[in-house]
Amino acid sequence: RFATLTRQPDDPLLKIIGQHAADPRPDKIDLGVGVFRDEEGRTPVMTAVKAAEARLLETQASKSYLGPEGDTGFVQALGRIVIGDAVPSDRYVGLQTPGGTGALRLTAELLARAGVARIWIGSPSWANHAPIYRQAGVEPAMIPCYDLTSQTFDLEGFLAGLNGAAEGDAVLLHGCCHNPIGIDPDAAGWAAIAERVVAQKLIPVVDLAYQGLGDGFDSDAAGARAILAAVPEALLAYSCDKNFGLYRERTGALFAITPDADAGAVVLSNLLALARANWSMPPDHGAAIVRIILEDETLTAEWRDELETMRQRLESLRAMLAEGGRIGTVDLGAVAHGKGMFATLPLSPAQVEWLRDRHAIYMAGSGRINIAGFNVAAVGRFHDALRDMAAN
Ligand code: PLP
Ligand code: TYF
Repeated sequence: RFATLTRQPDDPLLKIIGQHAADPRPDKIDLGVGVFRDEEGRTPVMTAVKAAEARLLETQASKSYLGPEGDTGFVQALGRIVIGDAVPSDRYVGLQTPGGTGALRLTAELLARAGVARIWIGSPSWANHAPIYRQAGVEPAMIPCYDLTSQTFDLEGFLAGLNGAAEGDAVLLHGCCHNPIGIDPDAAGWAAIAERVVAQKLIPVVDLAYQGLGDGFDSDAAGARAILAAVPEALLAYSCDKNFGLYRERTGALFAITPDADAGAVVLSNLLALARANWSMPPDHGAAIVRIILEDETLTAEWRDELETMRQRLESLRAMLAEGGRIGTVDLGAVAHGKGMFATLPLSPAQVEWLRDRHAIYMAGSGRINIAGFNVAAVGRFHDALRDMAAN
């Protein structure tokens, strides 16, 4: 039977990791996969995470099973800081998931089970979004709404695209630090989207994977909170993998907003059934670390400080990149308006390849760059490489 299968393409982003590693040029620059890096190019374990791990090692008395809901202390503590008082606690339920990806997968399966046929997604989006929904039987409907040359989000275009949506369709929204563009709606934009979602009775699915890396921890949740507060039903897929630096520990959660507690209990029972049939129970380590941090004021403050330092590094790198101004077809000045880890530059695949071959600069074929892949020297090299390309 396996002979009936056809070869599938590798993940182009993960492939860049290998290509970059094999390049012997000492001043090579890796702007590929979206992980935070410090000025030395390292992705360190956060100090609050190290401290929480030490405490976990000391105090953990058992590794016996927890259950498909995972660590409920983690889910509650996370719900408090992410959802805040946007929705009363009896109007939402949550469970731990293997990363934000696991949470997204459950949103797709829950929507399919509830008879939702379509999810509207602003395009371009994270490369995994459309396949996750398609594989679960929810058809992704893409709405082109980003302009790469001006680095802007076209709110009118997005709302016009939603005109095609039917009552009960879902709509996917990046909570902050849009991947791959880095441009989010402003407060008025979020209000307009919330109004539209209510008017058309759509189900919002908010993907929040970079809280704290944009404008600040609470401001980064403002859009998500405005949406959740406006509707009777919504889903929030959350990742702790970037803002706690936990990546391979696969730490995330899914929250469902429901009209009341009775509806919440039914939704949670469905999510738990879906989780059991997918992974039975989520991996524990990352969630236990986050719980220990969030239940301890000192560790929370230490984590928030370090996250803020990471956020400021991204902001200052954006400002440095923007100083390059317009080079050829690329207006780097616009990169300063973006948030978080990513920007997508208007570069053709051939130009991306040229930058790699000629200047050892590695980025996604789409022209997406990971801002955290730069340091002061690399920004200068990048400006020079773009000038070289414009001159050739
Ligand atoms: N959503 C977006 C927009 C992402 O960029 C990522 C990146 O990994 C995820 C979700 C998934 O997060 P996780 O690594 O926790 O599965
Ligand atoms: O977009 C990124 O770079 C991150 C990390 O299959 C990532 O979201 C990349 C590829 C992938 C899973 C995660």
